[in-house]
Amino acid sequence: MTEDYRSMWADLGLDLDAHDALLGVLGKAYQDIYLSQKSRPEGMGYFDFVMSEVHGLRIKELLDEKAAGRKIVCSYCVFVPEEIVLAANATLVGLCSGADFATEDVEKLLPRNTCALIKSSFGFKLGKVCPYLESADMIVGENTCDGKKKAYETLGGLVDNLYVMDIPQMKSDQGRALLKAEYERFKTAMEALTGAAVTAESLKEGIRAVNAKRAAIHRLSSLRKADPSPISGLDALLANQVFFYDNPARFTESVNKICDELEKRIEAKHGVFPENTPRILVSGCPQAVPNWKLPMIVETAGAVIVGEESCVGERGTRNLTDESGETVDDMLDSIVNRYFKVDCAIFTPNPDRLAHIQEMVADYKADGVIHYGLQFCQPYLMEAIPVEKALEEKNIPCLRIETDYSMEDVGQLKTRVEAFVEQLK
Ligand code: BJ8
Repeated sequence: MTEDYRSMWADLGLDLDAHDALLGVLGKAYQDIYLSQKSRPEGMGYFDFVMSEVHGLRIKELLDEKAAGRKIVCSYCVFVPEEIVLAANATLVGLCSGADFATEDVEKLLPRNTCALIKSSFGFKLGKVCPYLESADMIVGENTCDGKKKAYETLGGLVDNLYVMDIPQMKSDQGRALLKAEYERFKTAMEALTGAAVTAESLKEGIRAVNAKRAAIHRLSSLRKADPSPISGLDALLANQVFFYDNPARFTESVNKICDELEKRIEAKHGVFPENTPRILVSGCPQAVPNWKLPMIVETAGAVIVGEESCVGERGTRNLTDESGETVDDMLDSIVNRYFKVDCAIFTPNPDRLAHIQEMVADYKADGVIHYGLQFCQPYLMEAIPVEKALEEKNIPCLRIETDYSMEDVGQLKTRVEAFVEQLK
């Protein structure tokens, strides 16, 4: 960190000792997992810097925005439309929820058999270690899986600025109408929060900014089709994670810059791993910062991850919003059309996800799929079984993994992943 931010953290009400401990663990994990990689693209220096300042400079920027009258909105799901947040002159941050914290306190409020992601979101609040949460003018929850839906009822008692968005469960006309109504309600709530009206002009600008960052990360993803892969799965995942909290314009520029470098690497056949390294697609639950366990295991087991069918990955970023609408209502329809394509496992039935996994296997020339499920995540664990069956029928090897954020199962996972990689070879 380039500056001493302790007084800023204290003003936000963080528990400084607990926060020091968290940053200590994160810093060490980053050093061991990220900085020890070989042959990283130079452009990753930007992401290393962002990570080193994730609770420092970025928070200061957000607090400066607040001082200038802008509002900060935090969310837990890719269904919260950043386009509308930007159009109302606010900034959206996707909260991470990728590490265990204050588990004992969390389990006083949530059943022990709740997924690690939900527990983590509570742990960061109860442990007072998340400067993003404490900077938020509005925290948006969404009725997606049952765990989150019910957990927000409890979270509402811990924070005074929770807004809950309803989300359809079926891709029907009624489901679409519900999403449109909810996005209209959200637009009104955002206007009330910021005092700024969402106009056709501001919404178009919001759509363009978000499309630009999605297009950039998509460009990066596409470059992973090359063999040898010009970037590791760990580094590509990091870029997908930073997507959620960096300044959109700066992020877009930095990702495009690294893409220019990766294109040169591809031309020169310069990869992070040798040609013909087994290529793996990871599919399933989101892997939020600093959940790097699975990619670390895969990429130290002699394989390379070439894509993520995940909300921190292509499920969350692949579709752009039509920019051609001229009225706010036209553009809201385009936004609904775009988000309605997100094939989260909370939808029933959810055939698009399986189709997308197969499409990604073909596009990224993956040799096999690792289905990543967090323990107690019913939507993804339930889908894992038919997904595995369907892939195996097409002779696509699939390894189903069920894990959490602890390091206890690393040895066992390593053994299973190594055996899978051997099978792919
Ligand atoms: S659109 S995937 S970001 S809901 S892992 S909390 S599903 S029990 S995160 Fe998600 Fe939005 Fe869907 Fe994407 Fe529940 Fe499962 Fe936990 Fe999960």
